[in-house]
Amino acid sequence: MRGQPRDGAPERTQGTRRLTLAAATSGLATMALVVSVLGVVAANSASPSAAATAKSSAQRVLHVNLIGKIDATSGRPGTFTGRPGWPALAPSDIRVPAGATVVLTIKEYDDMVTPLPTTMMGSMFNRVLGGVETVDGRPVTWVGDTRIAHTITVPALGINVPLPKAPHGGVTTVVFTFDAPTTPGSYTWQCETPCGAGLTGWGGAMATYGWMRGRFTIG
Ligand SMILES: [Cu+2]
Repeated sequence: MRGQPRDGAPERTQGTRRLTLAAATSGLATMALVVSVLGVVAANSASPSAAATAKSSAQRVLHVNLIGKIDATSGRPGTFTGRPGWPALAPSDIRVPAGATVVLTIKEYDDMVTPLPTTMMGSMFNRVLGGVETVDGRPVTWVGDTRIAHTITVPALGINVPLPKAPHGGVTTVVFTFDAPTTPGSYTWQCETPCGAGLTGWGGAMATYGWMRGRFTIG
């Protein structure tokens, strides 16, 4: 049994699909993680001395709050898609300043496990890449297949954020901190767990922009 049914949603069949980070940009299915950008805070690090001022590359810190969920029946009202059984991350489009330190806080309400396709080496999408992650305040470097629900993966930036499922009726809080590139650009993010519809799990939300797939804009 590879997954547990979400509340009110039919159980999905998990398919197998071999993935690499480089290949992740293709064949995306858009699943639903609902994300809302709630706060944008620019913080400045003061330079304590004149000498330090010379290198006042005043690092900006951007806080972005996202919400992951599956339909309109639970979680914070007003932020979800309302498509039963479709997971989403909202907002799906995220913009951060070039060179900023970005703190993503994801409130994940989805209580279903979606294991990654099995490979001889395991899957790199279980691994935290491109930044540091905490789950409910505890540092993690890996989220295994007994817990993983979704990922936020930006192949072009080498970023992978595995998201554990929520406890039934509850929420899991993931904080991922990374340094945005100094060069502006626009990149696709997508979930890499087969959490959508159909035999492969790559249909439905996984195949639709705005659910399990969106845009990361730098600059
Ligand atoms: Cu997903």
